[in-house]
Amino acid sequence: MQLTKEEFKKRLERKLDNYFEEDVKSASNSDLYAAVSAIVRDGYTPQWRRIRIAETNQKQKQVYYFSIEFLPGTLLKSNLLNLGWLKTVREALADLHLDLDKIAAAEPDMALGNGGLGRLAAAFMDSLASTGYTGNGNGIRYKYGLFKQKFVNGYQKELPNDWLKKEDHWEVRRESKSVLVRFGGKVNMVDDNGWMTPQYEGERVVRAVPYDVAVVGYKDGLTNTLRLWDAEVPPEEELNYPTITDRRRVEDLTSILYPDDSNYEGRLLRLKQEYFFVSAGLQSILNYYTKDLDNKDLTKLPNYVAVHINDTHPAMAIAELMRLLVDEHRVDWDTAWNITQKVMSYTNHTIMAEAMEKWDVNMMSQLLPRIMQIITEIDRRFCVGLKGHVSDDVIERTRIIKNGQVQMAHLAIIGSHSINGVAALHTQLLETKVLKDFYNLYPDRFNNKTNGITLRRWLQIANPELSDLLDETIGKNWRNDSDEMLNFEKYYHDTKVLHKLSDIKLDNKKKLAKFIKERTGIVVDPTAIFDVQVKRLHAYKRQTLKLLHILKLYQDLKAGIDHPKRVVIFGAKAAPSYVFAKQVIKVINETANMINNDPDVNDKLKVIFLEDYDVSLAERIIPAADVSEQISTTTKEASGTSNMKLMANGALTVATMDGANIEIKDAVGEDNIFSFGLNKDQVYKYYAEHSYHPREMYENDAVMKKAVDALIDGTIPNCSAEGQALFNNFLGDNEQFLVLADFEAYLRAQAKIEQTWKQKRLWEQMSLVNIAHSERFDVDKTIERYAEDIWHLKKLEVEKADR
Ligand code: B1H
Repeated sequence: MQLTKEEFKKRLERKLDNYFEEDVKSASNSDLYAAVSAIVRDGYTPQWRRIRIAETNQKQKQVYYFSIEFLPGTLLKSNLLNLGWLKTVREALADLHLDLDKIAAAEPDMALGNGGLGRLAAAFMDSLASTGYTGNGNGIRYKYGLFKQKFVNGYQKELPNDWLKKEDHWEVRRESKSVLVRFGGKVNMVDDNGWMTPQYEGERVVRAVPYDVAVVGYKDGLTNTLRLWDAEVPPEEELNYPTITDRRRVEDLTSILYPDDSNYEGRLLRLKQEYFFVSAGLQSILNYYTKDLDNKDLTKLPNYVAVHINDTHPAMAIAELMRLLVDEHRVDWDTAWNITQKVMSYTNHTIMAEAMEKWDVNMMSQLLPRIMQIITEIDRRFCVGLKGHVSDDVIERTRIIKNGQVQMAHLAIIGSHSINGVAALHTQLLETKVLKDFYNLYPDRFNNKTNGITLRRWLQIANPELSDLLDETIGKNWRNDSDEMLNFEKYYHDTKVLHKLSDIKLDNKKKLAKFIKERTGIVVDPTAIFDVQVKRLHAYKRQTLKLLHILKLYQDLKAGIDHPKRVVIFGAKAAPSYVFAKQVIKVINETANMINNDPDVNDKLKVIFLEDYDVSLAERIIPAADVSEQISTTTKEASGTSNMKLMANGALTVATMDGANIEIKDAVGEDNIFSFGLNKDQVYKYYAEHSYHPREMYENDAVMKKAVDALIDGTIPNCSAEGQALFNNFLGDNEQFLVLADFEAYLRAQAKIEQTWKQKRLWEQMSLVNIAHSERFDVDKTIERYAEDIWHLKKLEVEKADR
């Protein structure tokens, strides 16, 4: 049923009255948010239920996406959009002198992820529902999401993100679907009627309670489920948890999200979290399969169930499924292994060595004795199976247990039928470098699936003005079929459209300028180049290279060398324990302070580091960007996804040929991107030959020397220790990220940006080409490829949504 404005107003009045004894005049934004979200819930709940029934009746294969992170951001506007209600509700509220954006701002971000990996998982959820596949998320309901970032004297401070404080309006606790998860104790194998069965002794039992969040598909899509698990003391086990400390230890299991991105810490609690959500998820899948679907034959499981392992964090799913099949369902090992491999698939998200999970065998044996036995047996059979077929060296390099550690990536690869990277270059590097031995063993398992983004959120929600311009030019159907965005290129020579495009950008920049003023007190000129780098802070992403460029611009301006006006905007959180990243934040903040307060610079350059970058802040910054900084050391950024969001919003990319930047260049053509820097062969040559000597570069390049020296010669106040740390890092022969090697090329790319900026029409034309070709990165296309090549799903047949 299509909602009318009048009907919405009626429902709103009723909800406000019921919930708060308020009316639209007296209600606060957070009351209004509660009321509007309740109306939205009423809108999708009937279909959510019907879909679950249809799933059970049709017995279609489903995918379960296991991920330790999901980063949906806020849900009100995206649920409204997907229900087809956004415009109606916005207008109805405006009739009542209310502003949807202000009401929506009362919703806390659901920040159960760090960065790209978690955001991708959330995008996949939205896309599965929107494209009509039954796909379920399986993750953890963290009590505290990713920390809130504050700057104090230029230093990053972390505060807890208590997002559940006011209760989450989207989740439904499903106590009846609770399961038990066991930790610790001893395990003895005993013969039970000829079946070796584990007997546990002294283990701790934790109750996993699911909270389901509806994932509302776009328009005629499905309503799927994101299931997040919380840990509780089982009611029947209360006597085993007599003290508050005992209870707290259970609650702690799901209390915090580890704040590391492209990195891992081998902590016991993290291992517990991983097993907890994996075990709970698989138990609930098998309950559904054996009870709801009433299926006794587990060999058919792969016809009904695909489990996807998002990075190695859920890789224990392979051992846990083996445990459930062999121990609980008494399937013989070989059959169980066959089932497991057919069910499981794995995505690798990084080649960074420090992100490769390795768990200590002793730690795992103590926490998960039966799982460790099973992994040991998988490893033994793997080695035996290869013996005599490949060299012992290859077996040693590829086996799961080595030097007292469990290599989680090896477990994931050996136990899965599909292994994919997240951009063409990344997959190629997996095949030829990082996972070469495995590629030689199982070439057919490897495939590429380039990441994608939720264009709906990044255009229709974040940039409604640009969306309207697309409607006016190419018609509205791009909202259903992103291929049609390519038609926008036909307006390349249309002066009116180009002007409109630049008006929209200017408007978005004015809004951001206003926000910057409110947040920081700093006034920025909306006609300046808005130069944006938003992503986690990491050495390989090279916010440092941007910093050196800023210092060079500053020195030029001080010396009377002119440049077009520029506002550099950063958003980035550093992992709390990542010392170098935090030093970079401090130096950038002090540099910003110096430049923003220097009258000589005379507003030619501003540097804004916005606190607490999250999905909501991204929605403000990205539509206002002119330049998209994608400057990681080539080979290091697996894909990147902010590159895609910024492109879709008409920013021009300055890029190393890394990750998905290469595919962006393929899509828009060389003339519509500013590419620069070392290629992958040059990078690997430096590594192989140990031939990187940055000090020579620094001594021989006066411009570089001057910019780098600014870090230590007292130019930047209040950060001499941090400046020195960066200086030492840049000049060390073992500096892996080759910052100085790319410096000169980067300056040339930036000079080209300045020249292009002066040719306004050309800039707008390039921007238009980027918008048109962003269709290539529509996550729905990515999901279609996963569904077809990896999960082998068919679409669920449901009556068209009568929401
Ligand atoms: C990505 C991570 C990651 N790669 C470990 N790896 C983590 C690794 O908590 N941990 O232990 C958390 C995150 N995240 C990112 O994934 C890549 O760096 C991006 O290039 C990529 O676009 C994104 C999605 O594939």
